[in-house]
Amino acid sequence: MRIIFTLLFFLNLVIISKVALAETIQIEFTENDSYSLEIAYIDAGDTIEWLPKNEGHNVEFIAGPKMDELPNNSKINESHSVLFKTPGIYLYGCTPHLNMGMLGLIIVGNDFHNLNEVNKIELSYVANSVLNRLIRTAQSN
Ligand SMILES: [Cu+2]
Repeated sequence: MRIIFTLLFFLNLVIISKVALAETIQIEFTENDSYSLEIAYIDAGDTIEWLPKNEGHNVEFIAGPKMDELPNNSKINESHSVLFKTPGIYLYGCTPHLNMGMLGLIIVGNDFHNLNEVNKIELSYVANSVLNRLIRTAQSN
C-alpha cells in the first residue's frame, strides 16, 4: 500500500511539472506590418499569444500539420491565443498584409514533417520569398 502511495506521489510530481513547464510566448503586431517574432520555436502544449500593439492586423492560419483542423483565425485588432498540441510547422499571416509578406512560422516540437505541404502553399511573389527565407532560417537553427 505504501508503495502505491509513493508511486502516486511521484506520478503527481511528473504531471505537475509538465503543466508548470508549458509556456506562453507573446508575439506583437508591429508598426512595420510584421510580427515581432517571425519564427517561434515551441513545444507541444505551449501557447502563443498575439498582442495588437499596432492597428490593422490579425492572425490567419494558412497551413499546419493537420490541414483540416487549423487553429482559428483572429479578428483584426484583437489579441488572440492558441494552444498548440500537434507537432509540425504552422504558417500564418495577417489577412490584409499577407500578400506584402506579413507572415510567421511556428515550429512545434522541432518537427518539420509537413514542410512539403507548407512549401506547396500558393502565395504572392513577396510572401513566397519571405516564406522561403523563414524556412531557410528555421532549418539552419
Ligand atoms: Cu497586418
